[in-house]
Order: sequence, then C-alpha cells, then structure tokens
Amino acid sequence: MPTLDVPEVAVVDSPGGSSEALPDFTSDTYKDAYSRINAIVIEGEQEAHDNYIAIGTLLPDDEVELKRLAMMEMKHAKGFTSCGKNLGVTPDMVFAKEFFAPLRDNFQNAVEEDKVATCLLIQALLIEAFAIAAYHTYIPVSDPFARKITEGVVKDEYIHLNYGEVWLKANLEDCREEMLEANRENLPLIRKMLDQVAADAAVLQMDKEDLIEDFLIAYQESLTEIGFTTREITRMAAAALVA
Ligand code: PL3
Ligand code: FE2
Ligand code: FE2
Repeated sequence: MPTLDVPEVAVVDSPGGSSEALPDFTSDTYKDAYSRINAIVIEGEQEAHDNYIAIGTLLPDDEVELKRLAMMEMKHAKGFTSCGKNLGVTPDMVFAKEFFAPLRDNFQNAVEEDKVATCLLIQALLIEAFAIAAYHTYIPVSDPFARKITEGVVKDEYIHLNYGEVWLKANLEDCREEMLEANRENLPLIRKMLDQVAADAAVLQMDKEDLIEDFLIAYQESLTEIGFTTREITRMAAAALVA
C-alpha cells in the first residue's frame, strides 16, 4: 500500500493564538474510524428526516412546519455525505443502520401507538441533544471543509430541539408520565450508543467526557425549559446509570 508523505499531525494556529494539533485526516486509521462516524451521522440525519415527516402525520396542524424541519435534515445528510467524499471515505451504512436500530424501533412503535410525546422525546430531545453534543465536540478537531458544514448544521439542530420543547411544554400535564417512561426506555440506549462510538470518536480526537457533558447539558436544559423540577430531572438522568 502506498504511504503518503505527510506529518502525523498538522499544527495550525487556533483563533486564540495558541497552537493545537489536529488529526491526520489522510491516515488509514482516521479514514477507517471516519467511515463509521460519517455513516452514523448521515443515517441519523436521514432518519431524523423520516421521523419529522412521521410526527407530521400525528400532528396535522404542524405538518407544514415539520416538513420544513425534515427538509433541513435532508440538507444535513447531504452536507455530511460531501464531508466523507471530500476525505475519500466510503461511509459504512450497514453499520450505521444497525447502530440506530433499537432507537428506531422504539420511535416507530410510538408512531403506531400515537404517542406524540414519546416521538418528540426520542427525536427532538434525545437525538437532537446527541447531535448537538457530537457536532460541538467535532468542530474544533475537524478538517476545514467539514467544519464549515458542521457549524451550519449545529445551528439548525437548536431549532429542532426548540420545536420539541415548545410542544412538550404546552402539553406537559397530559404527557408527564409518558415522558418519564420514554426517558426510562430510551436514555439508556443513548448511553449505549455513546459507548459504541467512543473508540472511533477518540481516533477523531473527540473526547468521550466532553460528548457526555455536552449531551447532558443540552438535555437537562430542555427538560428545565419544558417544566420539570430539578428533582425530576435528576431522577431522569439516573436512568442512564442503572440500565
Ligand atoms: C438530527 O438532526 C441528527 C441526528 C444525528 C445523530 C448524530 C450522532 C452522532 C454520534 C457520533 C459523533 C461524531 C460526530 C462527528 C460528525 C461528523
Ligand atoms: Fe440534523
Ligand atoms: Fe435535527
């Protein structure tokens, strides 16, 4: 196999003036890890598209707005596809589909049972908070092409999180129990997914602790905004530890 004559790390000047080492985006190790992470992100964005369309069938009054959110997800999927192409990486979509299967099954069951609050907790809170944490952690260690795309995407994800917050806040008294149950069933899945990506994310120089911290901040802020008490939120977060 031909070896490229490139340094292990590229030293660039960060905006703060200090120097930090970026990964070697051309190494086989980087590209191998990226083939899975990139696929996860593309699959996640495509499923997010399908999920907002499905939620639109349950909330006909919001159908137009939900279609708009779904279109944004399609654009995100295309953006991340170009990030992989730019690095000469083929995304491992079979791996990514399997990665999302348990969460996807729970979402699809909730659609069939007309459980809007569960659908929104899974897609608009958990998945969006996961995406926000992942993209925040990725931006400082990404290649310049992917950085520009990811910065644009992360702004949109806050709009999606906010959509879920607004609906769940307005309907909290009717769906409090359903949300507690949905949290209990799905937060442990997010925890497992984080564990599953940690090794590949580390190759991309993304820190697992940062990922978890950013995820918990986004999720807890949403639950506070929706109207849960600190005590309830602590109990909800504990679900990730016991399962
Ligand atoms: C919803 O808008 C998007 C759902 C995407 C889910 C993303 C999960 C990402 C986990 C892996 C972290 C790597 C981030 C790197 C970005 C190329
Ligand atoms: Fe997205
Ligand atoms: Fe989103």
